[in-house]
Amino acid sequence: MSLRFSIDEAVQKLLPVAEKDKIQTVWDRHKDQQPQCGFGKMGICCRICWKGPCRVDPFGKGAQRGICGADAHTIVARNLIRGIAAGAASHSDHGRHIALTMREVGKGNASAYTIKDEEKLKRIAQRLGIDWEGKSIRELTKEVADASLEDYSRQDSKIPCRWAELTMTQERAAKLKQWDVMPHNIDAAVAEIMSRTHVGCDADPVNILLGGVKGAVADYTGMYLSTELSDALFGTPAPTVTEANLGVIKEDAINIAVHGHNPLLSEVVCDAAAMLNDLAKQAGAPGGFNIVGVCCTGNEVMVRHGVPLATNYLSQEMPILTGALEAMVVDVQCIMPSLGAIAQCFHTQLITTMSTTKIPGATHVQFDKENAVESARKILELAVDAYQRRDPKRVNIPQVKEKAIVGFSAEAVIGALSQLDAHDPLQPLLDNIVNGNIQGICLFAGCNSTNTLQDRSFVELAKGLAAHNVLLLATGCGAGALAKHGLMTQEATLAYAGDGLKAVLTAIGQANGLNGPLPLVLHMGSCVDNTRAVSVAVAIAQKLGVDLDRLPLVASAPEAMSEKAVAIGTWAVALGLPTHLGTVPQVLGSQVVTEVLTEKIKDITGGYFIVETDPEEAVKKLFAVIQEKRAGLNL
Ligand code: XCC
Repeated sequence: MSLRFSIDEAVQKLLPVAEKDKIQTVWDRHKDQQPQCGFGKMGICCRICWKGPCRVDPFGKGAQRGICGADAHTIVARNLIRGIAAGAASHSDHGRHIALTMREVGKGNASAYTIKDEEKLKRIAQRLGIDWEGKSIRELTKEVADASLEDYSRQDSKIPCRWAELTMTQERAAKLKQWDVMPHNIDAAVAEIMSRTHVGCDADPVNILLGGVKGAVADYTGMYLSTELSDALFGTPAPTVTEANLGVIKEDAINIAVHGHNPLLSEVVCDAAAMLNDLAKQAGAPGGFNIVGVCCTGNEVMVRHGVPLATNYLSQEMPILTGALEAMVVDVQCIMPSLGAIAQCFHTQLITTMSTTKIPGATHVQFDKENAVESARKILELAVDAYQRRDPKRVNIPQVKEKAIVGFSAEAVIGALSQLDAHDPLQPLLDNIVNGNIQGICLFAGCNSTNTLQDRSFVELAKGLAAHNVLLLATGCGAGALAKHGLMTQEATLAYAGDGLKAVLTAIGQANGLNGPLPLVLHMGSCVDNTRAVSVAVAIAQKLGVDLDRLPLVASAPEAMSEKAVAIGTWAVALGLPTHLGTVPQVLGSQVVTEVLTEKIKDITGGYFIVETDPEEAVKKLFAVIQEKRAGLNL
């Protein structure tokens, strides 16, 4: 029965436990919601003012306009870009927290943090045009943080956000400016979307969508700086071997899951758990503390420290159902409110840590950069306390896990390539793209959704594209899916890569002293880390002297779900990437909006959305796009 919901074997093993204990999971609630509202699905329900709600009849028989006169196109476009604003706000708020913490580090405060990668800090400074010679690391830290925070506060609309303008090709930046979609201030772009979609403002669907593109580029800006500053603070990911899926939860340990997105607390929790491991042993757990990850906080600590990943978004309730999870520590975003109720069915402490994300049923341990260490300690104590209440009879850990080689930051990719050509590391990659060993590159991103069979599309698309010699990168819950299913291993390369791709990954692996190839899919990090893939793509484009839309490069979010995914997908299109969605976006109520997103925007940015729910068809379509791009480069 559970195969209908997820191809994850660990989930399949635990769903009957939930059923027996009458614990509702995300899939039960999905069923309870059927049939879902057709107007909502098509994006033609408007709740923007209190004259409404209004809805437009998609069959042309009933009302064709809302009470204010907005038609389906205006309503769909407004709904869509409000989602982009929420996505951009989420990512950039994450970035703001990192930048503010960094500024405190620069001032000599926030003693829980230091700059772990000074070289990265210098590279960032250089990119932002900050002279670092003769400055102390602290001075430089503050200057970099201040310059980044300017992207949240600049009022001169003629000066673009630096983190946007300086990280893309010049041609792309010029194009975005020409269309007036280059933001000067992340917060202003979000606010502008909210204001232009207020009742009685922008009614032109195309103009509204361009406002959405600007919001999406603001999202890109916040994500980019978030990733880069996090690397300076916590270290730049390098390849490391770890494991993924629920089998990483240990019966003999005090298990703590870190879940959400922001690494500020989870980094300190990991450090504190290592330092205070004796606390756990004294409490009777010979395995000590065992930190595992969920969603993107999980990805953050996985790529930086090799912390194993318990699971991804859709199955986030499952770690609690193992009966062996003492604490689930959450920060922000993608945390199901259901966790509070499920934790109460077990001994698990659900611990919220941010003032903006509190959940009924949770214990709140306020986290601030000034008290990070004390908060982490308190969390460990709560976990120790919960461990005393663990019921051994309810422990049910599915012995399902896969090895995963993760941590492929842009620096790690370039570093690995430099073993083939120290002077020009990108050249071997380009040579292999030109000679066809590598046909193109696909970035897997995005979430899980109950509208698809969990993880299936990621796995099928990855296998299908790899067989066509497409180099695969992944982030977010897509990366989680691919790690859980064993596709971040050398064995997967040998089993699924086409001959050309296999030869290239093997040559790089061997040059780096690996006994075999690189893994089939390169895990670049959490959702904010999608910008790592952009930095590799920009380097390739610059070397070839073309803009991003000319590259044989595609993105795919086969289970897109969150507003952040809408924002990411939109900036990917703005940067020129054909971007696949495997879930149907809530825009079909407007032919104008649908056509702009899937066709017409191509004339402006070169990118566009490809909607295809069947993974086999999606492989064909993405590979056809890659072939078209190759032909455009005379390859
Ligand atoms: Fe959330 Fe990042 Fe989506 Fe996963 S992938 S469901 S946004 S956790 Ni970003």
